[in-house]
Amino acid sequence: MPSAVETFVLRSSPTSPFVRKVRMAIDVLGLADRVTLVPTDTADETLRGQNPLGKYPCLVREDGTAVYDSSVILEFLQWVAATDRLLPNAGPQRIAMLTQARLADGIIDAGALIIYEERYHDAERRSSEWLEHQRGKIRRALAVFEAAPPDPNKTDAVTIGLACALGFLDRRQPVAWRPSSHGLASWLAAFAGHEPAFERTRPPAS
Ligand SMILES: N[C@@H](CCC(=O)N[C@@H](CS)C(=O)NCC(=O)O)C(=O)O
Repeated sequence: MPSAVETFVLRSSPTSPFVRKVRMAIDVLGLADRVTLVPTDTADETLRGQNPLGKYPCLVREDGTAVYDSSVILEFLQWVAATDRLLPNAGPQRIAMLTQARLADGIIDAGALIIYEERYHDAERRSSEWLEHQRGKIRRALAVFEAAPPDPNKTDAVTIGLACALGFLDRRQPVAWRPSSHGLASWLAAFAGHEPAFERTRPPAS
């Protein structure tokens, strides 16, 4: 029997940048008391039953329905919160913001592929071509945001995504982004000053 005010489980990990996006959205939308974070492993069979891709974040509703991936969860959460604070519900601005948000996600995707290549292949089996291919994606995406950054005094799907992507680059260092992206480094500092949810969701040091 669903409760009057629905609650949710977020299958997650405290170090995942995609989970951080969702945790920031939960914080910003004031939904923290309705979402329980449950740590999970990508090899967990329950997670694989909920999301066959075995990826987190995965939000589970009271009736067992799973909502993924992070961008869909953000949309779902803002529907739950009855707002369009993170993303307009329709129109060209929505499409522009979804595209920018995906660009930010793509930085994390490419960074993760670099990290996996380095983790799963010994130095002699690593493809430098593949690594450079991924680094190029990150560099080009950073250049786009450097040339036209979003307003750091706004919290929405784009700024949340970009901040989590830059936080991920800082933490895992798939590329050294700061030397060539001074504007974005300042942008991140300004956004962190504006939006406390960024610090509140900082992953543990380990
Ligand atoms: N596009 C997905 C990406 C989620 C994702 O890749 N999550 C990582 C953790 S940060 C994961 O679960 N990786 C495990 C795997 O790829 O098997 C989203 O936005 O949620």
